[in-house]
Amino acid sequence: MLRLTLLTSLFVSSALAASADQWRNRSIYQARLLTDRFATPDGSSPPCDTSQRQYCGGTWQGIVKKLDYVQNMGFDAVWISPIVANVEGNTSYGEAYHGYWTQNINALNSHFGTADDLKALSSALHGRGMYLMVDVVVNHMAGTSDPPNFSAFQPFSSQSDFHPECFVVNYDNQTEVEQCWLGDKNVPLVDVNTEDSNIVSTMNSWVSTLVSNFSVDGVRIDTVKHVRKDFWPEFAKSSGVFTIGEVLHNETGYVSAYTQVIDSVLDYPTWFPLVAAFQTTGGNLSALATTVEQAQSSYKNGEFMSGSFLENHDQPRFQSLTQDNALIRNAMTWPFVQDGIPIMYYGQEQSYGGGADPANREALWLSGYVEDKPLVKDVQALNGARKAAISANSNYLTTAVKFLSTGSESTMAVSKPPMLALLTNGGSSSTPSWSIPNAGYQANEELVDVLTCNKLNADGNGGVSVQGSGGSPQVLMPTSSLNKSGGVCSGVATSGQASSARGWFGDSLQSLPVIAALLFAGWAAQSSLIIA
Ligand code: ABC
Ligand code: CA
Repeated sequence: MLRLTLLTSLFVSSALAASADQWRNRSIYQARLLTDRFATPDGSSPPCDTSQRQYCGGTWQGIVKKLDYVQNMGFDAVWISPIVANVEGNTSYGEAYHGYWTQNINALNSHFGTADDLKALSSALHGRGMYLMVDVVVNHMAGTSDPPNFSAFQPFSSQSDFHPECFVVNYDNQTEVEQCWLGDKNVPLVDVNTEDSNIVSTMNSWVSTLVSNFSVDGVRIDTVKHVRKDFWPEFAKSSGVFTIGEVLHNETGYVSAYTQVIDSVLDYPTWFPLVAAFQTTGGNLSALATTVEQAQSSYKNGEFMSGSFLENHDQPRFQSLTQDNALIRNAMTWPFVQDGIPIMYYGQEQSYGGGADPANREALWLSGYVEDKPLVKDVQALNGARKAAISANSNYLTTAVKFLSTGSESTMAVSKPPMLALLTNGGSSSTPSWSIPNAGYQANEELVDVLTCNKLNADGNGGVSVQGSGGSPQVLMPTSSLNKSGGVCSGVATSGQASSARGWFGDSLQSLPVIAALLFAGWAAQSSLIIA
């Protein structure tokens, strides 16, 4: 038991102050935003009508109780809603259940729990070898009237702590984007004067304290494009951890500038063509590939650090845009086979289909957290295959995806050795085919589609020729890269090494010390490889 404790605490300390390199091999289950919608502390299932925009009862304690659910899908990081005290009571847009309406940056949102509860979430995650990411808002505080009651804000409580009132109208005018206010006269998002040096140092020490108080491993920064770029490097440095920013814009040229000032961005420029590519049959797959290539060449770290996502709390869920199960499965596969850090918005795995905010913010407890479901199994396989690929190829995380020609406009081949993802937007009634002469495998190499565990062989030149059915995606891996004791297609795996067990904790407590030690060793080895 002592050995277990020692090893665990050694491991836990390595999880603190996680750097960008350490984040790169993570998947994030985006429980963010919806701390209120993810899980209740007592396991109850109260009704939650999204259109009412009210608190529904999810808390940090609730998240702790549902970490098995997250971890069973293969995720090893969780991203939660902003944690600070928000506007209380009703507004024209309901309550602040999403956490983005800051009133006091130095107090917690009591609807989500106490400081001890948040610390308990953090240590529960670390105890599992998982990371905690917290969402932070610097750009604004939220008012409930026009003009706002400045004295209600803490610690910035005078009008001069904010930019003069004007609402952002022209998003092409960068000064206006940075200094005017988001929101509207009903709920003005009162724009903090981030040019003032006292405010800058208060914000920097605030984020530093927040990270250390709650042992946070990474921060998602809200509304990054609404604050001058040269504010961010010091802020990011003060956090001491990995920073990923929201820059809601569809152009890689615009977003890439922000990859110079923080570790990473949410890859919105790729999200737009991703949705367009798969929401209908006949969507443009090559436009998606082109955008990725632009991002690979213009983002500071290529696409490697960017957050790759299909859904989030601001956009209509993908399953509100199409009912075609094959299109859904192909689109869902994308973030896991791309270069970035895969991020999945909670509820996608349960086929939630809410439209625009607030409909896309359903309570997860209403799903029953059922794990025996096709999309949940896809996610398990995809996370598992990605981990196996990382183990099999020590350069996997710095190998840029390439798009190989497939001989058809409705299919695409995404190559990131040893993984080859075959995607299609032909839809459920299509019989897709991929003909890839230069797939890069060994002659006749034995491969498996991790989504079905069906085997196939490369041809004599290492090429791949596949005829699919029902418009399904296929994610190919050599059977030699999968582990017999690993979680993915273990029945056909031919590798005996234990390395792909990394990141997967067994159920048995007895195996914990061994796995913790392996994890720690693997992690350290990998980080140094990446740094080198
Ligand atoms: C509230 C209600 C909603 C109601 C709305 C009017 O007011 O809850 O039901 O519909 C938070 C809450 C929201 C809340 C807002 C405002 O606060 O979550 O529910 O809406 O009170 C971040 C967060 C987001 C958060 C905030 C505020 C910021 O992720 O959850 O919202 O802290 C802008 C910002 C972006 C921000 C987003 C909501 O608004 O840049 O950081 N997200 C264009 C602009 C974007 C702009 C977007 C707004 O419109 O370029 O900058 O985002 O819709 C493409 C174009 C894009 C274009 C999009 C829409 O279309 O290429 O440029 O984006 O084709
Ligand atoms: Ca601003």
